[in-house]
Amino acid sequence: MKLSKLMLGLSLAVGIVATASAQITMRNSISVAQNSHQGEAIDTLAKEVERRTNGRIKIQNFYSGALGAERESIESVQLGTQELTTTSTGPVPNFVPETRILDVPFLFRDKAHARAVLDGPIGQELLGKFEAKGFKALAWGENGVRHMTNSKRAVNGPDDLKGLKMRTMENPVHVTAYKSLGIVTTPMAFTEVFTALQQGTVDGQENPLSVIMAANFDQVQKHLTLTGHVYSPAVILMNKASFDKLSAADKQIFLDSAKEAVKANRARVDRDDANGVAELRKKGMNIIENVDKSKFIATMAPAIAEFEKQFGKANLDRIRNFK
Ligand code: EAX
Repeated sequence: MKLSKLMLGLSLAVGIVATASAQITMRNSISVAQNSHQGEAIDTLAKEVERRTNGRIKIQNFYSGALGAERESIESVQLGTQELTTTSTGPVPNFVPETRILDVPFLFRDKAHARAVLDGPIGQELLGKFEAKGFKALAWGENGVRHMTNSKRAVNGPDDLKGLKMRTMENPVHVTAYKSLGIVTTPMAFTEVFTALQQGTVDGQENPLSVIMAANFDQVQKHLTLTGHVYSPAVILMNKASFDKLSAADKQIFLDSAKEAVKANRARVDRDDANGVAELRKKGMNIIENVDKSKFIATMAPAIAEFEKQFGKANLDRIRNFK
């Protein structure tokens, strides 16, 4: 009797200590609002990790650049002051140059093609390149297919872009590509874009419908053209040491939960793409849905030739022809 009480007491105490010491809280962040395709990704990741570890591991999420813009958040993850961040590929090539190839304009036929490449051997090889730089890249998610907006004029073809001052991501591939269209490029962190558009520091920007809606760019941009000029991936990054510290079972939980996060993220992009034009029109945007993409491709030919030289035509063809 006495002994069993003692044992019960002991096991309770041990249980409490074990629970308390095993409780880990990590941080994840995005630069866009919670109510977005990226919010879906990190909310799903947090929910799945917490559920699958019975609450042992919690992830606290920060939205709208509350912990810093994408570049700073990636740096924090590299240093380990933040465990996780989820980001577009905007500033990523500055850390992992091999990822530049994914941001070549008109590389993917559509989202299905891009998703197949990212989920297949090419995408997995690229995720592996993050390891040497201090990251565990858990999965490719999606930012969406990018379109152009501006406050000056309707864009029907590449000629209308000439001289427009547009904010671009801090991504060298984007800068080269848009310069070849005659755009005056202004690279800038996403967290500064709304104000820059509002104050007229730049005339326009380009982003997927998901981002345009989540950031309320309709309030500061009149014209939207569905140029679909580039597919924009996102990536869920973790500090490598934080990942390596996990048990094998917990590592698997993170990888599996990241897959669920990507599913929710892509489903939201699809919903945004389906509803976006009607919604943004209702909010007053002037939207041109059909443009001759071959004209944009022809105008960008010198930039595309440059990318073929930089990244290797065979490597680009491997992506273009992936089935
Ligand atoms: O990650 O910087 C950008 O335009 C990105 O598309 C946006 O921050 C979403």
